[in-house]
Amino acid sequence: MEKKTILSGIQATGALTLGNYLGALNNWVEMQDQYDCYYMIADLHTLTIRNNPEALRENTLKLIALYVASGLDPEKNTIFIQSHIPAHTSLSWILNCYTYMGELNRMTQFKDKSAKHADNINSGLFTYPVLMAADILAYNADLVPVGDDQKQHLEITRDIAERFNSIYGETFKIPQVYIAKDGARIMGLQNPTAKMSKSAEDPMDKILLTDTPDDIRKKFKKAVTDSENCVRFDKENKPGVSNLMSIYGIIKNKTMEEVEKEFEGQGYGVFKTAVAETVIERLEPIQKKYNDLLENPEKLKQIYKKGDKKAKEKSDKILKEVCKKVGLVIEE
Ligand code: ATP
Ligand code: LTN
Repeated sequence: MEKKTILSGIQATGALTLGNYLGALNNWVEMQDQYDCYYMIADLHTLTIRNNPEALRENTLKLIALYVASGLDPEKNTIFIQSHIPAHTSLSWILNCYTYMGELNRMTQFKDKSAKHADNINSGLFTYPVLMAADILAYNADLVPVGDDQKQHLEITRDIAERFNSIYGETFKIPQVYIAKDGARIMGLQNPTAKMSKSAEDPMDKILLTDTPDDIRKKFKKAVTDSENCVRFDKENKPGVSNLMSIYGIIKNKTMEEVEKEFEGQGYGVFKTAVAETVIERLEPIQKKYNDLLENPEKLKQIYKKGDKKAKEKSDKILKEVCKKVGLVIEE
C-alpha cells in the first residue's frame, strides 16, 4: 500500500524552543517510518514580520540543521526550503481567489500578530493562512502534524480545499490535522498561561534548544509555580507546575499520575532540578549533532537540494492540474 503523505513546516524566525521541539519536531521524528514526509522551512511565512536578511538566511540553514539533529533522517524525509519551490506561491495566488476576507479576518493568529506588530500589519500577515493552505495542498498531504495553535489554519485549509473541489471536482485531498495529545501546547516558564513562543521577548520564558545546561538549570529554577509546594497536575489552578509536569512526562514517557507519584512529598526544588536535568539529557545529543552540522554547510546544502528536487517534482504536478482546472493555458 502507498504510504500516506505528511507535510509540515516551521518558520525561520529564530532559535527553536522546547515548545517547538515537543509540540512539533519530536512528533515528526516518530512518524518518519510510516509516512512519506515533507518537512519544509517556512521562510516565506517568516517575511510577514520584519527580519534582518542575513539573520533570516542564517536561521534557515540553522533550522535545517536542527531538523536533522532532532532525528529527522534526510534519507527518509524530504527536507526542503519553501521559497525554492515556486508552486507554493503560484498556488497561493490561485487559492487567494477562493478565500474570503471574512474567513481570514477570523484568524486568531492574525489578530495576535497584528496586535504585536501594530506598525506593520501587512497583507502577507493577512493572507498567511492561504500560503499555508498552498503548502499543504500542493502535496496533497493527508496529515499535517502541528501544535495546537495551528488548528485554525488547518480548518481554513480544509474549507478552501472543499470549496475548490466543489467548484471544479475532486482536485485536492482534504488534509487532517494531527495534534499529538502530549506536547500540543507547552507554556511559557514565566507566564504559564501563554504558549512558549520563540519570539517571546523575555529569555527566561523560553528554553531554547541551543541553551547551555547552566541556562536550562537557571530557567527552570526561576520558573513560575505556586505556593502549594506539591507536584500535582491541575492546569487551571496550577498552570506553572502542570506545564513542568507535562515537559517531564513527555520526555520520560510517563503519565501525569506517574509523575505525581514519583514526586510525592517532595518540594518544587527537587522537582525543578529533575525537570531541568531531564531536558538537558534530551538536548545534549541534539546540540552536538547540530553543532557538527553547522560546521559542514556543504552537507546542509546537499540535504536541502535533494529535498527541493523531490518537492518540486511532486508539487509541480499538482499545480499543473489546478491551473488546468481554473482555465489557465498550460504547457503540456
Ligand atoms: P513565533 O513565536 O515566531 O510565532 P512559534 O514558537 O510559535 O513562533 P512556529 O514557527 O509558529 O513557532 O511553530 C512551529 C511549530 O511548533 C508549529 O507546529 C507550532 O504549532 C509548534 N509550536 C510552537 N510553539 C509551541 C508550543 N509552545 N507548544 C507546542 N507546540 C508549539
Ligand atoms: N504556520 C506554521 C508554519 C507553517 C506550516 C505550513 C505548518 C507554514 N506552512 C504548512 C504546517 C503546514 C507555524 O507558524 N507553525
